[in-house]
Amino acid sequence: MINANLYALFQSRFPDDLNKIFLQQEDGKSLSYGDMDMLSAKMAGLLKAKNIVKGDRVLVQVEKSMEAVCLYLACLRVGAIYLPLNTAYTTAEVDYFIGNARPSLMIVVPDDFASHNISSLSLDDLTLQAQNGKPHHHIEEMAPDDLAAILYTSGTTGRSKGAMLSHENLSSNALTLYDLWHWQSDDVLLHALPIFHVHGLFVALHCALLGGSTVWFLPKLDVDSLILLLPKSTVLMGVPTFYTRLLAHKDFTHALTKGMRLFISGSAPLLSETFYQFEKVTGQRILERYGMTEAGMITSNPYEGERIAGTVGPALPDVELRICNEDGTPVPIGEIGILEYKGPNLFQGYWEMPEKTAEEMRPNGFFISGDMAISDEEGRISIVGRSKDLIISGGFNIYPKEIESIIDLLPGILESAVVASPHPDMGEAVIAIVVRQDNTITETDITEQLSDQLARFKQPRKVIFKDSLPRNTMGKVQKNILRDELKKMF
Ligand code: MLC
Ligand code: AMP
Repeated sequence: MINANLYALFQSRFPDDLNKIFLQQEDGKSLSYGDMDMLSAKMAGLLKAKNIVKGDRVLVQVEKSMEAVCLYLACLRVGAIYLPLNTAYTTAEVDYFIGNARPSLMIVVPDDFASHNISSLSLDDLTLQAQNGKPHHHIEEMAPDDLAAILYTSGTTGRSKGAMLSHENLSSNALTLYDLWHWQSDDVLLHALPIFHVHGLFVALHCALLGGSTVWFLPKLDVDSLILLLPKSTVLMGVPTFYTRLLAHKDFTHALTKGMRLFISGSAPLLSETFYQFEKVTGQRILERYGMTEAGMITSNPYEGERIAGTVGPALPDVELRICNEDGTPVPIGEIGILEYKGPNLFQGYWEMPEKTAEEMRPNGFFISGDMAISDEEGRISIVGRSKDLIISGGFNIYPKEIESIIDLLPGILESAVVASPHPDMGEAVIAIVVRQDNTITETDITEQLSDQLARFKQPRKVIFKDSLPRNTMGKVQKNILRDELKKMF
């Protein structure tokens, strides 16, 4: 049997010269392929010493760093399930993930989670201990369906669900993108995305690892740094905010991008306006693709064919797509429906929530994405809306239900509705419409009470008080009316 371990695939494609740089930072610090293989082997040794075995969850909430990438790879090596969390999550939010996933080890700020009685250490301590220990070079034997990672994604109705991704889910998607985007070993990837989500962790890093290529590894988006590094890079992957911020920068010119081969955008809709402005400045068309935590990438505009504004391209070669009614019947070409798909990239279900998994799967294996889409005759997809109640701000998903349920429990509040208003930088911004019982309650009272319960990016940018919420005859809040009212206000 061939070992399906994703790390074995990466290792089989390492560059001949292991001194080739894998990750490099602006401050001059770098990690070669050989260094990365050794540090991840030493971290694997430490995981082994801590009795981490295949299938154990390792929960990780750490700042972006080269060591964090090695920790991810070490988990793959020993067959542990990597569980990365947004660094913006509050302790209260992380408590939920710990309870749900029951990790065997946590790489976090240990004092924040001492009450859980789970072995935990900081990334600095882990790195130090690993470096002083013995490397574990053996790569655990994995079957294609064995889990590599769990990424939490919120639900429209309840708490977050852990999307279980197997080694094959990740490797099949990475190999497809590598071919589709004509990845080259001498590519230099400009990486400024966070590494706790599909986009920065899997799509970006996996392509680089399959190519044995070099990555400019930035701690976060800093447009001044992008401007400096664009002439030394060939590929950039970002959410639309990356491109609007680049365009707004006074030093962003055609000359800077002459050596760039590919600009990729995804995780949120790229406005046609941004697409055309970018083409005007650089002469290059951004390649927009569409994806989800549950499946990685699903569609992509072509590398060689025409990239069209407002479309996310056809299904990836190994993905089957259809656009359906609520009941799962395909709609005629040119009509709007809900996008459904299946393929080797589709996840293994939600962690310990078979009923939630069943709700989103058709009996014939198609996954119901919750995105509204339309297809043209050539199979090119445009995402035109969402059937799920979801806000995407700067590429982060925010579920209104989660915020509403917290606001509704605050003293003196009757009810609330959370909606998006268009935002020039983040695409969408969170706005809370609140009905209060006690008229002395202010916007600050509400935002202060949310601050230790919700990550900052989920907190409403504005609270608007109303006497009541508009409801239809079924009693359902009419968020479209609220959104229209907001458009007139801002
Ligand atoms: C930061 N802030 C945000 C925010 N990011 N607010 C709303 N939405 C966001 N996305 C807030 C901070 O809390 C802070 O608030 C202030 O903005 C400045 O923080 P910052 O860290 O300096 O922000 P900045 O660096 O400007 O970050 C913006 C960003 C970043 C867009 C560059 O959020 C980002 O890198 N997003 C990418 C997300 C991503 O990787 N998504 C992929 C998901 S995978 P204050 O008020 O305290 O100052 C997926 C599948 C697929 O969707 O298809 O890819
Ligand atoms: P996540 O759950 O964080 O993986 O986010 C997945 C969601 O992001 C999808 O269901 C879409 O709603 C949205 N998304 C991703 N890429 C695009 C895109 N190119 N255009 C529009 N929406 C996108």
